[in-house]
Amino acid sequence: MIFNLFIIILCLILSVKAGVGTYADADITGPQTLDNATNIPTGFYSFRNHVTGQWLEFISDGNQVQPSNAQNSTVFNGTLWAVKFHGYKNYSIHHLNGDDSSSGNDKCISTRWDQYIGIDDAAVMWQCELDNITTTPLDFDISPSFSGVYDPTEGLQPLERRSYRERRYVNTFEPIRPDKQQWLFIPQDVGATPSWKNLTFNATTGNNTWHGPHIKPNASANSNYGQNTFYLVSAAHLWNMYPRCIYPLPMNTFNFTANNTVVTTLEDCQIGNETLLWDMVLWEAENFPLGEASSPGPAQNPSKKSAGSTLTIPISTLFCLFIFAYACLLL
Ligand SMILES: *[C@@H]1O[C@H](CO)[C@@H](O)[C@H](O)[C@H]1NC(C)=O
Ligand SMILES: *[C@@H]1O[C@H](CO)[C@@H](O)[C@H](O)[C@H]1NC(C)=O
Ligand SMILES: *[C@@H]1O[C@H](CO)[C@@H](O)[C@H](O)[C@H]1NC(C)=O
Ligand SMILES: *[C@@H]1O[C@H](CO)[C@@H](O)[C@H](O)[C@H]1NC(C)=O
Ligand SMILES: *[C@@H]1O[C@H](CO)[C@@H](O)[C@H](O)[C@H]1NC(C)=O
Ligand SMILES: *[C@@H]1O[C@H](CO)[C@@H](O)[C@H](O)[C@H]1NC(C)=O
Ligand SMILES: *[C@@H]1O[C@H](CO)[C@@H](O)[C@H](O)[C@H]1NC(C)=O
Ligand SMILES: *[C@@H]1O[C@H](CO)[C@@H](O)[C@H](O)[C@H]1NC(C)=O
Ligand SMILES: *[C@@H]1O[C@H](CO)[C@@H](O)[C@H](O)[C@H]1NC(C)=O
Ligand SMILES: *[C@@H]1O[C@H](CO)[C@@H](O)[C@H](O)[C@H]1NC(C)=O
Ligand SMILES: *[C@@H]1O[C@H](CO)[C@@H](O)[C@H](O)[C@H]1NC(C)=O
Ligand SMILES: CC(=O)N[C@H]1CO[C@H](CO)[C@@H](O)[C@@H]1O
Repeated sequence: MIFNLFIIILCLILSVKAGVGTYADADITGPQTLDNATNIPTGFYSFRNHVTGQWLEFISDGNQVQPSNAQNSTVFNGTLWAVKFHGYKNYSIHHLNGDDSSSGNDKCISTRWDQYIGIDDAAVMWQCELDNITTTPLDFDISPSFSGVYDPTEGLQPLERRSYRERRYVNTFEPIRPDKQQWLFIPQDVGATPSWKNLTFNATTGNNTWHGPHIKPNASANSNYGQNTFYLVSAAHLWNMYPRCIYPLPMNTFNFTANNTVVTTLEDCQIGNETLLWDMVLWEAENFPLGEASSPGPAQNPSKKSAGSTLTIPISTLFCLFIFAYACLLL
């Protein structure tokens, strides 16, 4: 009997430990993250890492998102992203795929769940399930002399599938929780209200208000609505895990992304760590139709299905059940 009790307690401890990424103080960091985040205008932005100078780049081939080579890259179609609003301080970040980035399917930067380590491990491209009816092609060419893509990762290539017998995620596009496609922007100076040239955003209407003429985007003339610096925080798992931020490190090792395309790492958000900061230039402000809001609620199960993940029972739980059954037999 006492042995059984011991096993039960052991099992409870192991089961709690099995939810690796859950964070006991998420009820503090969750609301803090929302408090710290701010509203920004909607429109077309580029994202450049504040420290490394790498640009967040979309590569249509394989639908990859990665920090580009700092040295040579610049703002062009592949580094321009449509940022759309979903209520409160929540936004989605879109790019159309296809060769000229002006047509094709709407892809959104999404949060990937790694079931092995039990955390959100990367920012990946996934079909947009928010505002996915209205696609918003670029209506300007900011880098007319440039075509193609930059070699983004200095040698890091998508890993090819070695054999079709290998277990790989099958790209079936199952719906994912909307908060995995939503992002929050915490300004470098937490609490400050970032300002943009002759432009404000009204979170009640979800629209921009121009206080002057519309600015024509021009990279060589540095003509834009201004630049502000933010932490890019995933809105996923804010209520039970430590907040995760986009970190400028490409990654191509994961078993459940089709053909292991290159993705961008997420790290624990740390206010003050400048490598987690991104300089965002607003090249064109635009009012987009207001998108769906997510209502994931405070309690989320971290082992829920997500882009590229499957549901598994932690091994420790199976082990416990087994030991428990065995102990019962002994009595
Ligand atoms: C929110 O901002 C405050 C003030 O800078 C900081 O101390 C705190 O760590 C931040 N919390 C989160 C979760 O971002
Ligand atoms: C970057 O530019 C330099 C100088 O123009 C060139 O030598 C180098 O090959 C370029 N690197 C890449 C990755 O394009
Ligand atoms: C970039 O996008 C613009 C606007 O859609 C398009 O006119 C142009 O051809 C694109 N450039 C490249 C190199 O794909
Ligand atoms: C839009 O998202 C919904 C909900 O996930 C999905 O069922 C639908 O297929 C998506 N539509 C497009 C055009 O991607
Ligand atoms: C935002 O829009 C609402 C509705 O039109 C309006 O009542 C409010 O004054 C606006 N807020 C600002 C800051 O302009
Ligand atoms: C926001 O702007 C769009 C286009 O400019 C307009 O159609 C829409 O009615 C506006 N929404 C609100 C709530 O003002
Ligand atoms: C962008 O600015 C440059 C330099 O001021 C100018 O030569 C060029 O014509 C401008 N391009 C467009 C499309 O207006
Ligand atoms: C990928 O799978 C192999 C075994 O098939 C495993 O050893 C490795 O740790 C996995 N890698 C990741 C990143 O999950
Ligand atoms: C993965 O690679 C195979 C073989 O190269 C290719 O046929 C398939 O289209 C690729 N899948 C994706 C989603 O890129
Ligand atoms: C910033 O964050 C990265 C990723 O977590 C970490 O490797 C690095 O040491 C941090 N830098 C500082 C100064 O804390
Ligand atoms: C914004 O994201 C947070 C965190 O996921 C979520 O709790 C909240 O409901 C979202 N708000 C809206 C309006 O989507
Ligand atoms: C109409 C208007 O508000 N224009 C302003 C745009 O921004 C410049 C520079 O900040 C101001 O000088 C203008 O007055």
